[in-house]
Amino acid sequence: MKDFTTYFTMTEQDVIEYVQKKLDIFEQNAELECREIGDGNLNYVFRVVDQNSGQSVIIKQAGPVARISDAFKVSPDRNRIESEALKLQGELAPGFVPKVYSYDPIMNCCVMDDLSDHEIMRTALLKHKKFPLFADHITTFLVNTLLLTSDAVIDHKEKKALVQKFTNSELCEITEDLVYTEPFYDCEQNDVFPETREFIREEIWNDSKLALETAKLKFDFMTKAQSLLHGDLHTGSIFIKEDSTKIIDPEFAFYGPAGFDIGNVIANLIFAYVNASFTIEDQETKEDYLQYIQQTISDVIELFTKKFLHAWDENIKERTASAPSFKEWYLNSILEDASAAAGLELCRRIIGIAHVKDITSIENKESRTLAEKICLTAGKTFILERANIRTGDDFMNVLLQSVRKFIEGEKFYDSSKSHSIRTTG
Ligand code: SR1
Ligand code: MG
Repeated sequence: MKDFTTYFTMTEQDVIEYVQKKLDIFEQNAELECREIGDGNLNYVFRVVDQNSGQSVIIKQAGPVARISDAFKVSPDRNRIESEALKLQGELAPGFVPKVYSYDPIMNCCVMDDLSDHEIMRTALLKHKKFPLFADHITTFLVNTLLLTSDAVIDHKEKKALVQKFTNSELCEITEDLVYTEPFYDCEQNDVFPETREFIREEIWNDSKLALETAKLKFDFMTKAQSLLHGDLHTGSIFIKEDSTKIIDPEFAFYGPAGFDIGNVIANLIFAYVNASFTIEDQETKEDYLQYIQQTISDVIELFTKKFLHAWDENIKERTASAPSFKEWYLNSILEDASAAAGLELCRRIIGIAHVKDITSIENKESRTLAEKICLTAGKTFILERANIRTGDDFMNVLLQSVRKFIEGEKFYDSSKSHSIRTTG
């Protein structure tokens, strides 16, 4: 029997032995069964079930290279970052993250709640399921984790200690490369759908204004230690069911611009919207679903704004932050960064190496090309127009105007034909 005193990547059988030897979770007579269920780009996720009692846990192990490609050599210390981030997020936003039972710094694995009664949100949205509480849940999570870890609220020495604890150089480097750099030039590592290549060359790679703005945004990402971010808040990092939302996988957590997490949520709702536009055949069902996603996008921004302003008044401790209009200035800068982050995510998931199923699962080539052009057009607008995008309607209208450029009115649902993006702050 292995003693787990030296790190190695575990098989399903090793995980059963690990549970028996190292954990005190199951009964003595437990009949353990283990299956690797991970489908992310980086780690191994094992579900261990006691066949006698039905009790189960998840064991997540970080390997020395990313699952998606051996080219990404990433320290398994990301498992520590994830465990500690989950613990802190669980304190700041109770009920919105899985409980972590233990973290093992040798095997680089952690043991946490099994959320099998929930579903990965991306998968659920691709089945056109609705979650009316999502906007409320995610905005509570965002406000609590982003504002309550910032200098506006916590002691500045405590915050700097957190910045150190969550220094996450290798995973930040992945984001710096995959989100901020590679999508914006003809990089070998990009994975471009051939039918979209020319559009990308003209609209993205040949646009010097976009190159300048994405450079500014990359330097913000690397230097603006504002809040403890989740760092990879796409719909594959959310487990959901009708009355519950759990945010998982914060291994990219670090101190960065607060708007980054919000923008990622918005962009991934847009991917679901675009998928539904091209895959739902019945017009009435499609209109109903698109309307639901539009409303959710708008609600995320509006509820975030409302809850943020309220939480600010309740929680700020930094004296200078109570200066007149500072709160509004601070919130505006978060929303501007959210717009930029939405744009970056929309572009990088189309052009870069890490795609999203919402788009790759569109089988018809012509539809997929249109879907990609819509995402890229919206992405570019979110980046270039970020200084003017503030409200739920503003975010929604970037999407609608991009859709309108490529799909005729009667073929998709457009709830706000009269709206346009505001061009002044
Ligand atoms: C090498 S990792 C590729 C992507 O998967 C993760 O979920 C992050 O989104 C990262 O950019
Ligand atoms: Mg992940």
